[in-house]
Amino acid sequence: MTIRLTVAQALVRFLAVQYSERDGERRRLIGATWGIFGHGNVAGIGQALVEYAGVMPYHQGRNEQSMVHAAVGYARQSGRLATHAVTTSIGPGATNLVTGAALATVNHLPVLLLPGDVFATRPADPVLQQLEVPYAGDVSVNDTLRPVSRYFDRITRPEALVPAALQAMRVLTDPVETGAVTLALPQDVQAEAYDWPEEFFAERVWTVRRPGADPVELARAARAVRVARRPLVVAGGGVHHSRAEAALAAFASATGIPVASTQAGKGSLRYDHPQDVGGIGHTGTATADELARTADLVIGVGTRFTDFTTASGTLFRHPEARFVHLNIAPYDAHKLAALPLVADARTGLEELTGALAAYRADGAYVDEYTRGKERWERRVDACFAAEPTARPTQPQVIGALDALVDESDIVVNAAGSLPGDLHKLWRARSADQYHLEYGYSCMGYEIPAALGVKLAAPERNVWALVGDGTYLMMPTELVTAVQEGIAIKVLLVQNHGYASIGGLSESVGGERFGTAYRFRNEEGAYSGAPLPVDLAANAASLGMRVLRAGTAGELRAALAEARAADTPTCVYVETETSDTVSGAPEAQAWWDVPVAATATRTPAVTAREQYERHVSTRRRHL
Ligand SMILES: Cc1ncc(C[n+]2csc(CCOP(=O)(O)OP(=O)(O)O)c2C)c(N)n1
Ligand SMILES: [Mg+2]
Repeated sequence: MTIRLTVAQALVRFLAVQYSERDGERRRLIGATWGIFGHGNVAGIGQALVEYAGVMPYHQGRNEQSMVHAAVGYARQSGRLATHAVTTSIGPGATNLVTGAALATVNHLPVLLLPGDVFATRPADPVLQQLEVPYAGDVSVNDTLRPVSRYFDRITRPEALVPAALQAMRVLTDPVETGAVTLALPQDVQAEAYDWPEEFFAERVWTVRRPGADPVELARAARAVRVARRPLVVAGGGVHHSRAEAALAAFASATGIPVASTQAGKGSLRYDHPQDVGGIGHTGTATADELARTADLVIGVGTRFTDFTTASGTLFRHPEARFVHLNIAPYDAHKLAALPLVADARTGLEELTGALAAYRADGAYVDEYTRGKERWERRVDACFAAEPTARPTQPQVIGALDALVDESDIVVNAAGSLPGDLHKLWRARSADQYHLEYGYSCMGYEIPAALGVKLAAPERNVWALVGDGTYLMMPTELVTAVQEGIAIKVLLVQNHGYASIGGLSESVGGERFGTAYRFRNEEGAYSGAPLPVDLAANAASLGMRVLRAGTAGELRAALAEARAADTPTCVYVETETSDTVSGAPEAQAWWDVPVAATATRTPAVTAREQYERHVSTRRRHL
């Protein structure tokens, strides 16, 4: 039996019956399709979505990049068992996907991209918005999606959809490979009819596997732990992706080994778990970073060991520091010349806990980090303490939210100075509360991602924490929240520019050049008055309910009101940034941002001297 449908209809119908399964939990793999229509998809995929509106939910987005962010937020909140598809027109609609695709792939989060593409049959060359490449007739702008996709195919004939669609599902549900998957759809092919085998539309279940460890690797890893005197776990995003938080807690409780976490891994243990020592690396806690400096064995679990985590290769200073790395991706498991333990995080942790029966970390070591943890908690309390009638600092803004939320709230953030402050200060009360996209640290992720998170967890309070720079880059999906009644809460922090990059610029001899949103002064520098820009009014103009807070006391009240609201609500607060107030604890470890090797201006010359001192402490772990 065959069924006659267009390529677009066949694809939509196929996507509606794909399922993922892990631990007996079955989820619909493609929960919905986001789309913005142009001539490249309106008659093909657009027609198919209206034809199959009953089986494929549709969300109207405002920007192709932000639609991908929404899909990514949904995928992460769904434990990678479900995601969304994103359909675009050709040309600019398609290339707007590139940033979102890179973000998905960097963070190992599945998303299905369906850009329209130029005519396969080339009846009229070039079609509107086609880029012509004189040396290559088969290149279109969609080829920019190849390096940022984990699977890419261009469906130039109808029947090619069958193998391509199956491969796309394989990659989306593969715990090692997953990321952005792109099926480029020439606009003529989308509308072409074909007789499809009926079985193509049968329900299909894609099992997300949990491979166990190789016995030799497991024995070697267990031996390394047994002989270590100062072992430290570095928990990364893989702990969450594998839903291995309980297995990690059991491992930590059984062994007494402290657990530090990366941005993606934070929340792997609750903040008050005795073995949780907080964030590690450039934005880490004093406790975790001191343990890292003196660790003789670092046990990575599901991390990529980025420069933020390793303090650009300067953090792990013990002369005999060694690494064991439990990771499902061999590529990551071998980093830092680690003893690889290639396995699913949950399975591997269970196996390692078993192999370490009766092992217990040294009592003096446990006392040492327990005291360090208590000291850090007191520093957090001091940062959060606020005078109710004064304008709050950014840590006090975080503290006001911390005082309000419970386990069910989710905070979403990605870029600016908030990620560092949150990594140091936030008290993660549940495994999925801390949603920080720091693999790509993409300004503009927060608002659309919060939409995706809320779609995956409609009962939860979802907070997008947004700096003014980030807000200006991508406030567009607020309109979608309003249109669909998706009651996200936006906490908008106004500090008149890029506080994060301004501070970084100053420390690397850049003199804060181009990082403030201010008028030019007489010399032409942006150090005049702040701009008369009202972002609260802007959010209100997009349909948001907006609560303005001028003081720490007003902020608490506004946050509580927003939390109780069942409509999309924005809390707007201007933070105190003068030099006389204390902000978050300073960085406990370095980050390598190369400084000018020669310059005429003193700040750069001084910064270079410091830079060379830091560089000299870098280690290559072999
Ligand atoms: C899309 C994108 N462009 C540039 C950057 C580099 N960058 C990182 S933080 C930042 C400034 C963020 O400003 P804001 O949101 O106001 O936060 P603040 O630094 O003031 O806390 C910039 C430009 C980025 N991360 N993402
Ligand atoms: Mg700012």
